[in-house]
Amino acid sequence: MFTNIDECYIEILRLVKQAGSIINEKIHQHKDVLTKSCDVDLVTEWDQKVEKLLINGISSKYPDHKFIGEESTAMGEKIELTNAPTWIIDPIDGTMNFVHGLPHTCISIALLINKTTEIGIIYNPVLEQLFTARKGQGAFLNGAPIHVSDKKELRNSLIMLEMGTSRDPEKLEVILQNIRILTERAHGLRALGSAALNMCMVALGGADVYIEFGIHAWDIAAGDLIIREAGGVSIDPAGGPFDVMSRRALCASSIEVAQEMAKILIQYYPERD
Ligand code: LIP
Repeated sequence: MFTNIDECYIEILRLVKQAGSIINEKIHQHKDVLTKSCDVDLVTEWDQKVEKLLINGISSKYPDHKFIGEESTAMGEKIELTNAPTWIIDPIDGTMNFVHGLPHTCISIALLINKTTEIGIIYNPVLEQLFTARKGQGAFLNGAPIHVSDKKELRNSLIMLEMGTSRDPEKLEVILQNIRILTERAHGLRALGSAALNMCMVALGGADVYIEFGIHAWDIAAGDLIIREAGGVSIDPAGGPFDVMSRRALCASSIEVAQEMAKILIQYYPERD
């Protein structure tokens, strides 16, 4: 089955802009908030509406395309990554920020064909930041090319990390131990509250590493392509190959700094997507 990726790209950009205007309109308004896996794993009606808009829009043009969406999964849909054209969607990444009105929140969407990422788009409509990448064609912020930094050593790297949306004591302990290890060895640690936007900071060279355990495919699929197209690397945090379904990600400006970090991290293995 032939997929016209140029056409998909134009179509998804149109839909993402449309969805972005919902986030922009609602971010500073009152929202009813529900919880999912725990008290800090939030969802609003707007997460669900944005995901619906994207899925309905794509389906009406490409009825045989498949989806892995954060909110459809939360409502019981099975996660299945096959060789079919599959859109992996986080309608609002950084939902906690969206709820509070902190402007680091975005739509993250990737198109995979034969399990290879062809398109990655991360759009923060509040700050008007549109990060885009197509396989083999580079990465861009609002149409201008972006590139990772030249950092090759941990001691002068700025690291993006997150506590995540689980308060499982075992995972918390691992994160806190890693924060201590990295605080002692790196330049600094930062957290934007959105996995996708953290990855974009590495892609544009403002930060040098992003690490997280417990994220899902929809948090990292688009960011992985954007980072690689910006000249960086994505690997498993223990040093092996990156696996979008593993719920583990380590992305960096260079393989040297990624591997240096993989050697010193305490590891955590969540259940796979
Ligand atoms: C969240 C992230 C957050 C990360 C969590 C979670 P949500 O996504 O972006 O930065 O730490 O693991 O995935 O729930 O806001 O879409």
